[in-house]
Amino acid sequence: MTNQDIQLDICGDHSEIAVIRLTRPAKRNALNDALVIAIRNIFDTLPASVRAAVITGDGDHFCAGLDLSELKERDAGQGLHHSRMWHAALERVQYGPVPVIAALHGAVVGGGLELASACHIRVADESTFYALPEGSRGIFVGGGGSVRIPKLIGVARMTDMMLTGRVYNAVDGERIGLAQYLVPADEAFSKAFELAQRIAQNAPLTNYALMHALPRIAEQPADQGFFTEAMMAAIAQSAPEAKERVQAFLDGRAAKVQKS
Ligand code: 1HE
Repeated sequence: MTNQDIQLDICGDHSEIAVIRLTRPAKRNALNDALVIAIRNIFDTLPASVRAAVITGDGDHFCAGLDLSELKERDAGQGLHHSRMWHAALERVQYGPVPVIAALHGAVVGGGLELASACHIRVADESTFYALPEGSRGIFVGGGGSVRIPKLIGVARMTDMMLTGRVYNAVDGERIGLAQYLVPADEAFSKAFELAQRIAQNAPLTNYALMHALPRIAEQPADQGFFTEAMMAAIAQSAPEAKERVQAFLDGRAAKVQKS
């Protein structure tokens, strides 16, 4: 099913990078129901060649969050299912087939921040600002924000953002952990793409472990975490690709770690 508000391009010499672009700039890439479902469908059906994805937005803003024009009278049950629809879509972003890098600029607000926080890496340019205006709209986060955002910045900062309408600029956003990278204006996409190319060269099993095992281990009590880590480490190192990569280093054929 096509949706003119989102575009998928498969790039790279080996079709290894998926670029997902929100193309609704007139509405600041606000996410209506169809767009949320389209995001889920894209991650459900990425070509097998894809090893990493970049998500970006057309126009001056990454994403203005939930399309407020669709916020009609819902009873409790309908509201529950609407939120669960967002959860299902963003779950496919976080726990989908490949690491996802969000290239951020302009407004990253409400559901836009929930989408960004489901990604594995956030690259923000200087124009980026972050807010959770749900508080002032009389609603609550419903796209997984209360689970994911405190993991990035802590409960206290998220509470402040929602209670007071506090807006973080790009510099402070990177400082508190909303983004891992801060780049000059208009450079978020190129940096995100460069990172995607780097990630695409990793052993797929290592990327899988980072996406699927690491966040679960981090939630486990230490004793269970150590055990899960050992299982994942054993599986990863038994892969032929791991053995080949280690041998390449021992033979002097692989890059050393360089001081930054
Ligand atoms: C929208 C939306 C939207 C813009 N839903 N239509 N999100 C918010 O509360 C953020 C609301 N948006 C804004 O604060 C501003 O639009 C921005 C700071 C993002 C951008 O400002 P600006 O001056 O560039 O654009 P604008 O003039 O405000 O908006 C341009 C058009 O986009 C305008 O429509 P038009 O027909 O009058 O041209 C706006 O109505 C429209 N627009 N944002 C619908 N969000 C899973 S639960 C998640 C809960 C939430 O995300 S709540 C937070 C919602």
